[in-house]
Amino acid sequence: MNRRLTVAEQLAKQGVSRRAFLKFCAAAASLMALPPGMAPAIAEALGKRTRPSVIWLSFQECTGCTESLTRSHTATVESLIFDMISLDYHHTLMAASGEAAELARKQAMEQAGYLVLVDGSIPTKDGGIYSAIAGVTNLQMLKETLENAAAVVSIGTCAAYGGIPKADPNPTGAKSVQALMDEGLVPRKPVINVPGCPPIPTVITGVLAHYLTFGEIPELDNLGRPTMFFGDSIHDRCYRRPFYDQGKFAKTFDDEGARKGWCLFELGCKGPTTHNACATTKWNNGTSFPIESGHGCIGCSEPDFWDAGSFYSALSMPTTPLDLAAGAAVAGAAIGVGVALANRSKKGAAKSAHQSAGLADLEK
Ligand code: FSX
Repeated sequence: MNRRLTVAEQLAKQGVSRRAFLKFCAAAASLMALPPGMAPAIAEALGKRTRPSVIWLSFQECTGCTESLTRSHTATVESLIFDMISLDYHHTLMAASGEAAELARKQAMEQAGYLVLVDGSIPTKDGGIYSAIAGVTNLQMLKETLENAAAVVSIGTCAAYGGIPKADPNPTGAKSVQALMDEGLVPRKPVINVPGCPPIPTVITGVLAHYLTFGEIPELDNLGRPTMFFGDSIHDRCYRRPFYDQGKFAKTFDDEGARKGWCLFELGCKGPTTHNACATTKWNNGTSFPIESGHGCIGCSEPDFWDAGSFYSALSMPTTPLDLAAGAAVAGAAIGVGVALANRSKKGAAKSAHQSAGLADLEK
């Protein structure tokens, strides 16, 4: 068998210069909320690591997660990081079909330390017959593919928490990857949840960069999400937050307050109870995010967001600084705010580091 190339060798083979590689390592450091001075250490680590084999399984989903990752138009961190792994199976993107495609999955499973990326939830009702690939149910395919995997990354809210397919009445008995492991239906492996419907591409690649560089999963919160991206709420980092603190709220989507960019809390924004990096990393190469486009956050990276009430009903929590101070003293009344305030006072972590959205364009 041919020796597998290290990440540095692979990039050099593709014409990526040393300078561009170091620039990439600085960007990767930023993605992981590490100081730029870590770039040489990251370059050294990646220079030694071979590209892991990756099997991407898509189950019950809308393909938004794959769309999210592939809608890049320039040489980006996202595209470079996919040069750092060997994406051996992805039935939406791969050229092979039929038996050749399934053979690619089986061959990838022979590589030591392969990673499994899953998007979509897994139907379990009636033996899991509601979704199958090549005649194999999603449940059976996941069970088989996880057997010798090093770890699994659940990409998107469907894989992480069940998402929209699991929403009431959940006709297919959809479950998340973690739930299946907890019930002993598939082999237990380390799981990293990267929720979002869809998830932010920079966050997906940041998680992969961390795994590739350090060979281990990053620190996770109690919902299995990497704290470097999900440690703060949207509310913590929202540029409209000063208006919230001043009690200035848009009452309709086209009133004077909306035109002045006031807080969208009263229009149903779920930013205070939602954890993700949208407000800092943003979308479309750092162009914008839903709140910047005038719509409240719908909370898509939290479990059961679809069943959590109307996207346009305000959360029941204090809305002015005075109320906020009083409410914080009432146990349970200020759900989300306590977390938000605690997070605002946290030092370090993924704060300004994630504001470097301009790092996306890297020259070869
Ligand atoms: Fe779910 Fe992803 Fe939402 Fe769609 O694969 S997280 S429905 S964006 O596509 O799984």
